[in-house]
Amino acid sequence: MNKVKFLMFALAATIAVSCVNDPTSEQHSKTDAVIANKFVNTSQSALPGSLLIYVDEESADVLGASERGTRSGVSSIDDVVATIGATALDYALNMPVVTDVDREYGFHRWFEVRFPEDANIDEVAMQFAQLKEVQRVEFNTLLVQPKPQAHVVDMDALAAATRADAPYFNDPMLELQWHYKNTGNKKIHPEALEGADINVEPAWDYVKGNRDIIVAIVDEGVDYRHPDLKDNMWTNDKELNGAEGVDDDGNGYVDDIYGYNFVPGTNGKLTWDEKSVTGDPNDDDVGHGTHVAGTVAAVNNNGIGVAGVAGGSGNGDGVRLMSCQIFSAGRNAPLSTNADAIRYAANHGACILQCSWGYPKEYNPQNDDEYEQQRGLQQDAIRLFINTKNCAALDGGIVIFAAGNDAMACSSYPAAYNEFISVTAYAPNGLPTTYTNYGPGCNVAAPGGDYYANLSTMQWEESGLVLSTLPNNTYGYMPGTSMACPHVSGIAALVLSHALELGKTLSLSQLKTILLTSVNDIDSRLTGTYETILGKMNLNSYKGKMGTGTIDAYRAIMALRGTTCYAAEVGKEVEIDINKLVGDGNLSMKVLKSVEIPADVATRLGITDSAVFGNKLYLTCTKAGGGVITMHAVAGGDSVGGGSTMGGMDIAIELAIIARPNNDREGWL
Ligand SMILES: [Ca+2]
Ligand SMILES: [Ca+2]
Ligand SMILES: [Ca+2]
Repeated sequence: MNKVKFLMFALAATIAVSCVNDPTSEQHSKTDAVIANKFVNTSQSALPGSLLIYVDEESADVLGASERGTRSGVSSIDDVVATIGATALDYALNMPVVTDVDREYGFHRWFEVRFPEDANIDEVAMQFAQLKEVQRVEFNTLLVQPKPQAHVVDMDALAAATRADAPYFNDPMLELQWHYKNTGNKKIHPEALEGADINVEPAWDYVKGNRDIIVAIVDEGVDYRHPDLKDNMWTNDKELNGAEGVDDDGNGYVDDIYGYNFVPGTNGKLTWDEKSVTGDPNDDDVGHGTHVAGTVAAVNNNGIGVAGVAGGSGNGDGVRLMSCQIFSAGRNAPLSTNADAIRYAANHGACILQCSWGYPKEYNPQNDDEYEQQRGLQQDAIRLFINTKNCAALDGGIVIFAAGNDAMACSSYPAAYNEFISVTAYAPNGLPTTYTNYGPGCNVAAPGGDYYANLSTMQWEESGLVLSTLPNNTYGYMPGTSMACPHVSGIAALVLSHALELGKTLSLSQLKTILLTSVNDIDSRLTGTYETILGKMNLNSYKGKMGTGTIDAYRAIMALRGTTCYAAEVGKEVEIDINKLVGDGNLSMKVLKSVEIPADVATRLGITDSAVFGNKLYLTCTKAGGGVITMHAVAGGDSVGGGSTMGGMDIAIELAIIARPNNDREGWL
């Protein structure tokens, strides 16, 4: 399919990247500690001709009441503005009206100054930092988009890779989406490991989505016309039913029907397939946002294309996708417009912030203290998102980031920060991908996919990557922690959808706990070395560093429901002692009467054999998957009481079986 041009992406595996910044980046003079402390960050990777300043309350009032433009009404600031030849001075965020909430978060104190791009930005920053009215100075750092290229897939070429059993929904490409259900099909990947997936199909038995859950896709624009996405797009109905070119709801954004394009220099309209403004084809849009959106909630069971994790059942019941565009045609959003996008998501109903982007390496903080000390505008916007309750099932908003694709032994920031979930990536063989970041800051692993080299054709094969929607009614494969991340966002969306149905409200801490403890083991596979065409990966160095494990949608739903899970090894008879499994192992029950295994669960898990004896259950699963069985037991006595019998009570205990193959790596070394 595709040739060696993807090498650059995969090569990251062979480059050892340090997690410690170059000390030369601490460039500001320490002679004046007060001034130095005002700097939020450094000018590396900063947007030229732009600076963010955070002023004291008094100056904020004067500036807020002034015409702004190029005059602030604060004489010391105006002196600097005149000296540097500033071309614009305004709120850093798009705030036609400053609300009480904006004041609470200090947004009314952040201003952006624009000046000629050839000015020395460090000198300009120093001039502002010397003013007593200016409390913080932030360079408007350009964020980084991990950017794999994608190809439109040729369905005919993939027909041979289809799986034997019937897929859950009628979406024709679902059987190629190994990341949802990995059957170990070697045509998809020569080392595909059955069960190395997010185990979402049994979760769909309980929940498939909910219209009230809105996921903000902070990324490239989402192609909202895509036939496999359009029914799950969030809409701003005043704009949908309003006039073109008019800000119908007065929120400061014209025609923001499905979200908004926050990238400076654009007209605000969402885009997804633009040629790069830099002229470099490597900077063209790749459909990254459309791909990420499809993983969260492509429309399920509509007879076309792919399925999404929380895409519903084909009856208009998927979660909804809001497009907050921060990358466009080679232009990256700086911190200020990125903050604007996050504030928009908080103010328009989103409860999950899906972020497959990060800071450039040279700007990456070294620890959480350093991140917090930055106290930048974007942090305030994320804090607003976290504290905003937009969904009845969650006390706040959850923030999910990709860990980064630099094969670095720590997560990138902001992902690494302890309040955000950082997602690492594994391949169809259940091993870390060659590119994934791992180590401190990484919280959980999800499928990101990896290329494999087909030595007979000398080509890189794509079928082991993540398959999702691409712009203009197409579909394709992409690799990356960017692709792993939306699996976690999708599972979070499923959990919240189900919580709504059950009438439960989770705290943020409870949701994070469910997501990070509903996992399967990866560490037992991480021994020795793994040969890739790019060189050897030392798997030992990933052990215990991919997060808590590989996320499992079914376990997450069971955790929400309070159903005990039991991990069974495929192909091996398991002995389950009910007294040791349920009730913290403190139960005293003598008799397990019977076990009820629904026919579909028996089929799915390939349960051919089961028996009860005393307080023990014996069964054998021959296939990977999940399903709930019910055990009937006698509580008190040896038999159920009634009639002439004095005895116990008949109770039913639900148990979720998660069947996974032995983690032994089957001689791959
Ligand atoms: Ca509007
Ligand atoms: Ca309009
Ligand atoms: Ca579909």
